[in-house]
Formats: sequence, C-alpha cells, structure tokens
Amino acid sequence: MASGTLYTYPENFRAYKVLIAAQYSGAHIKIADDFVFGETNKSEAFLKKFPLGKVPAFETCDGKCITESNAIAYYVANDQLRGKTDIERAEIIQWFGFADSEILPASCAWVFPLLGIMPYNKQNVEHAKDDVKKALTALNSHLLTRTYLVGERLTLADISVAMTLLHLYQYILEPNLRKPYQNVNRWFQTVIYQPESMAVIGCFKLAEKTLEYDPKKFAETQGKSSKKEKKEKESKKESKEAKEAKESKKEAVEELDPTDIALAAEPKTTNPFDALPKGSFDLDDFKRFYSNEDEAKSIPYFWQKFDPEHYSIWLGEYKYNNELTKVFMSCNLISGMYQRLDKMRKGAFASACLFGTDNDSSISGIWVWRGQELAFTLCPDWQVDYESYSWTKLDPTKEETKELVQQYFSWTGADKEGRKFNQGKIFK
Ligand SMILES: N[C@@H](CCC(=O)N[C@@H](CS)C(=O)NCC(=O)O)C(=O)O
Repeated sequence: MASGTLYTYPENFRAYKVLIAAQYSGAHIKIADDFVFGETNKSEAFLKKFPLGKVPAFETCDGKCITESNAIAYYVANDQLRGKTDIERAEIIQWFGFADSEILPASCAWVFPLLGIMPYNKQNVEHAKDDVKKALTALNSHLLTRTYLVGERLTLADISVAMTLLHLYQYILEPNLRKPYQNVNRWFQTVIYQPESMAVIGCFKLAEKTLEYDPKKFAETQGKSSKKEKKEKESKKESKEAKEAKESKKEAVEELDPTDIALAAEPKTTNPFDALPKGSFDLDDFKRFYSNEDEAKSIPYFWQKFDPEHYSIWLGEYKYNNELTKVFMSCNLISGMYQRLDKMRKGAFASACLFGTDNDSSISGIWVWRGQELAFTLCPDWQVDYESYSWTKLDPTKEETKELVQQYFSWTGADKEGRKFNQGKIFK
C-alpha cells in the first residue's frame, strides 16, 4: 500500500483528489505540517525534489518524488479507482484531460475575478461562462444514463472531475444556474457526499447565490503580494513599450504569478482572535516550548504561563465514535479538521488523541484558545467540523482539568471506555 508525505496548502482542491483517493485505498498519507505555501515550495531543498515548486507534491516513503495531482492520486489509489480494464483506464485518463483542459481554465477565468484574484474582464468572463456551459452540457449528457463517469463504480475520473468543479459549485452555480445540469448535480453530490470525500472536504455546501464581482477585492488582493515581490515590481524600470503592453487586457490577467494567485485565494478576512484582548499568555512562546521540551517541563510551563482571564480550555469529544473504522482514517479526520482550521492556529493550541484500535476507537482532544467563548462561532470558515464534537469548557482551577491537560498533552492514558491511547496530533 502506498505511503508518503503530501506537500500542500490547506483546502487545495488538487490535494483533495489525492486525499480522497487515499481514503478509498487506505494509503497512508502524512501531510507535511510545516509546509508554508510560497516559502517551503520555493526553498532549495523543495526545488531539488520538485523543480517546478508546485503543489500538491508527494514524496513516497522510499524517497520517490511525484508531482501532478492526477498522477499522485493514481499512485495512492486502489485498483477499483484506477479502472479495471484498459478501456476504463483510458477513459479515466480522458476525464483527467477533460477536467484540466475543458473545465479548469474556464472555471478559473470565471471564479478568480469574483474572488478578487484576477482583474475582471467582461469579455474573458463571458467567454469562460460559455466554456463552462459547454463542458457541463457534455457532462450532463454523459451522465444521463450513468451513475459514474467510467464503468459502474466510482473511479479517479469522478474524483478528479468533481474536485475540479468544486469552486464552480461553491461560488458560482446557484440553484438557477445549475438547474439545467440535473444529472451533473446528482452525480456531483453523490461524489462529494461519500464518507471518503467528506472525511477530506467536510460537509460541502452548494452555492446559494453566485458570488458578486467586487472591484475592491482585486485591489486588496494585489496588496497581498509579498513585500519582496512588490520591491521587485517597483524597482523594475519598464520601458514605455512594456508599459503599454502591460495595459493590454491579456497581460493584466497575468499580473499575479501563480503563488500570488494561490495565496490570494486564501480568505482575506481579518483573524477573529485579533478582536479579543491578548492577555499575558504568549501562545507562540508556549508552542515553541512544547515542541522543544518534553512534557515533564512543558506542562508545568503551560500552567505557569496560562492566563485564565483571556484564554479558556475545552474538551472536544467526537460524537460519532461508533462510525470510526480504520485508525489511519480517523487520524485523517483529525488532520483534515486541523487543515480546515488553519487560520485558527494563531490563537489556539490543541492536542487531539485517538484511543483504541481499528473498528473500536474514539477521538477527543484538549483545546486552548484566546477568549472565553466557543471559538468556532467566531468565524464561519471554522464551522465545518466543530458540530461533530461536543464541547465542554473546563475550569482551569479544577484538579480534573489538570489531569486532562496532563493526559492529552503527554499522550497517555485511556478514553472513558478504557480504550488505550493510540495516536495524537497537535494543532499549533
Ligand atoms: N497540474 C498541476 C498544477 C499544480 C499547480 O499549479 N499548483 C499551484 C497551486 S494550486 C502551485 O503550486 N503554484 C505555485 C507556483 O506555480 O509557484 C497539478 O494538478 O498538480
């Protein structure tokens, strides 16, 4: 069975292809948790392995490097997903091409201006709308008599095409716009609401209203270009001709490089924790201490520094433990939640543990965050997973709380049913 490390930024629809395929096959995928998009993938060490500096990128346990999301998904998949016959395998490759050539460019050209990632150009967007319509119409006819794109069961073709449609269904295809494509809608929902998909992308919501164009967004996005990039841009002495050329619409669309585009695709909201008083607990300092020292030192350090007026401690217990099967799938559930909560790291720390073994396990964790309220309610982006857990605020003065912190921070003990600690993951 395939295993290795996946490099990606959170919520990358291309990485989703890989992670969903792995959910089906049981491949063991570790997501590189120290990956910083725009930094790690530009580093010498990364470029040595992956010369284009693009993600997703995958390194197998024995050091082989693979790029291109479809190829990585293929590598981590199982025989069912890869197609059973030559004709099925050929059709799957056909749908990879369809997704990347017929859907993706049109989807980006329509969605990105609305997200403020590209300047809005009416002609380009109208052209993209036509292309999306053509692709969806073809897909709709194909799916009139079929449940899945290839053969009678779900394959990589479904995963790849559905993930490439994700942004369109998320931001654009409000009920009226998606109405003509009932077969595609039915198939898309079949794919994304499979437990294997939900373990990766959470509970996806179809667009209720098409995102509207907001000229301010693009200006804000441009402001997000790295300082270095800005300096380079400023110092570039452009000739008159070059300046004129830049004014052409085509070049305006190319003004942001791919790193900027992906960085800009990240939500541009301010961090909700910024609105809460900082208090005296330096969470980053504690995270550093916890990473570098063993628990015999870091847990007393936590209690020495913890500021109960401005921070709170919570026990989060997964509500659906009886549905948990394989241990690695449950661990992916925790990693997926952490990924989706990426922006919450700034004001939070957690240690989530899996207790038990395959088909008999539970997930729970101790969370610490700035503020006294349930932090997930502060931001809609943080609400994908939290309702799958019951949350109990703990009293930091109580001995039970001290014991729980001790247990979860040091990855020991057992759950309430006596299942022994198996694996832990830190959110920091
Ligand atoms: N065809 C590739 C595309 C990969 C790609 O373009 N990745 C983007 C982010 S989603 C990237 O890493 N861009 C960084 C760069 O170009 O510097 C795939 O499917 O994996």
